[in-house]
Amino acid sequence: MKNLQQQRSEITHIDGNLFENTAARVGIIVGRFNGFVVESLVDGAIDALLRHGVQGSNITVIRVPGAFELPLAAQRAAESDRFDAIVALGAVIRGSTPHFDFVASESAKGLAGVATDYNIPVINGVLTTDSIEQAIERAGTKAGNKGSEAAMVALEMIAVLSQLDIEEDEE
Ligand code: INI
Repeated sequence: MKNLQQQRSEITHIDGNLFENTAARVGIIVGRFNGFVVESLVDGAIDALLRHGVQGSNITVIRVPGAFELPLAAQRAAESDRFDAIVALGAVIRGSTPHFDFVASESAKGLAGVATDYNIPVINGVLTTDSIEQAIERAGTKAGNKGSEAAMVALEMIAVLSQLDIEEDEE
């Protein structure tokens, strides 16, 4: 009988590395609403991708009116088979809309549905904040840049899923 340490040594671990991924094809879908914040997220996402070796020619930026429109554009992008991952960026700010909860939750639900329906990572990089100040803090100032975080999550998911594919192919 194998002891616990032996059993532990036989566990398969699959983690996504963040090495250079020059072949990754990434679609960035952007809700233009609150553009002064959102464009900083776009800059952050592009910067993170390029610095991880993603080729500029493999990055496509698609702009739609607002966060509510992100899921449909993500669905079309997923259907097109042109991307290994989709990064959705936007900013829903409570102070500026009476239907904050509706826009924020429809956007999040819709994006999650595209990922599972189309079997592709769809990363939710939509800021949902109570104030413009909080949004600015998360768009490249003191609380980091949610756009670059979302881009890194996309690369990690591409790496994880490609390892699962390899394991399947080997069976
Ligand atoms: N869209 C956003 O991306 N952020 C918001 O804060 C927002 N506000 O405040 O309403 C917003 N509304 C527009 C929405 O996403 C759609 O574009 C619109 O309802 C048309 O379908």
